[in-house]
Amino acid sequence: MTLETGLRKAAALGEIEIYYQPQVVIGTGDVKSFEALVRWNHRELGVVSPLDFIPLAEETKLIIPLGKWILHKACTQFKAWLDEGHDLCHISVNISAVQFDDPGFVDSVKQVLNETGLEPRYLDLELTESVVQNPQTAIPFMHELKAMGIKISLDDFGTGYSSLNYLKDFPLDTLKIDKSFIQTIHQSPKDMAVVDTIIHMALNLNLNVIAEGVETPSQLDYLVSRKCHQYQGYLCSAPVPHDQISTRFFQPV
Ligand code: G
Ligand code: G
Ligand code: NA
Ligand code: MN
Repeated sequence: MTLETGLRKAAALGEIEIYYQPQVVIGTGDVKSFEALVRWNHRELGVVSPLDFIPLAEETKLIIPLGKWILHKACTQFKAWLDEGHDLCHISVNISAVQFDDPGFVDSVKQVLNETGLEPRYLDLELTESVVQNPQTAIPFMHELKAMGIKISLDDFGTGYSSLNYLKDFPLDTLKIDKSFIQTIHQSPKDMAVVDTIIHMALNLNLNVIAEGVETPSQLDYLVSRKCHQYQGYLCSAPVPHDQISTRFFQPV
C-alpha cells in the first residue's frame, strides 16, 4: 500500500488524530488558546510526522479534504471545551498553501463553522508566507475571512522571503516567530538582536506576537524582557492529545 492510499484510509480508521499545543500568555501564564497539530499513528509504521505526509497530501491535493477534516475536528473539540464553560480565546489551525489556493476554501471554512456551531471569532488560521504564491487572490481571501470575524496568523515568520511586504499587505492579527530564531537566542548577540527586532516590529505594527519553540527558562526570560505577548514550546508542553489538555490546563468549572 502506498503512503497515499494509506493516508486515504487512515482518517477512516481513526489513525489520524489531532494534538493540541498550549499558547501561553507571557506574564499571566494563562493558557486560553491552542494550536491544532495533526498526527498520523500508522498501525505498522508507528507515528508518521506531518513533515512527511503533509507534503504528499499537498502533491496529491488530498490536503483539501484532509485539511477540511482537520479543521472540522479541531473546531468540534474547541466548541466542546467552550460548552464546558472554560474561558478560552481561540483555536489555531494550520492551513497549507494548496488548501488556501483552492477556490472553495472560504466556503469550506464557512461550512465547517456552520456544522460545528463554533463562532468565527474563536478560529485562528495559521498561514505561512508560501500561501501567497498568488497575492492578487490571497489577499482578498484573507479580507473575506477577516470580515467573517476569523483571525489570521502568519506562521514561521522569518524563514521565508519578502516577509516585510507581507507584514504590510496582509490583514494579520498575529505574527509567530519561527522556532529557529528562538532556539539560537543565546548563541550570539546577533541572534538576540534579530529576535529583539522582530518583536519590536510586531509591537509597532500592533500585532499579537507569539514565540515558537520555547524550551528553556532563559529563553522565556528574554522574551519577557522584550515584552513578547505569548509563547508555545516544550517549556510549557509539547502538542498533546485533547484529554491531556483538559486535565493539565483547565480549572474545574
Ligand atoms: O507538530 P510538528 O512539529 O510535527 O509539525 C510539523 C509540521 O507539520 C509543521 O510545519 C506544521 O505546521 C505542519 N502541520 C502540522 N499539523 C498540520 C495541519 O493540520 N495542517 C497543515 N497544513 N500542516 C500541519
Ligand atoms: O510549522 P509550525 O510552526 O506549524 O509547526 C510547529 C512545530 O514545532 C510542530 O511540529 C511542533 O510539534 C514543534 N514544536 C512545538 N514546540 C516545540 C519546541 O519547544 N521545540 C521544538 N524543537 N519543536 C517544537
Ligand atoms: Na503552525
Ligand atoms: Mn510555525
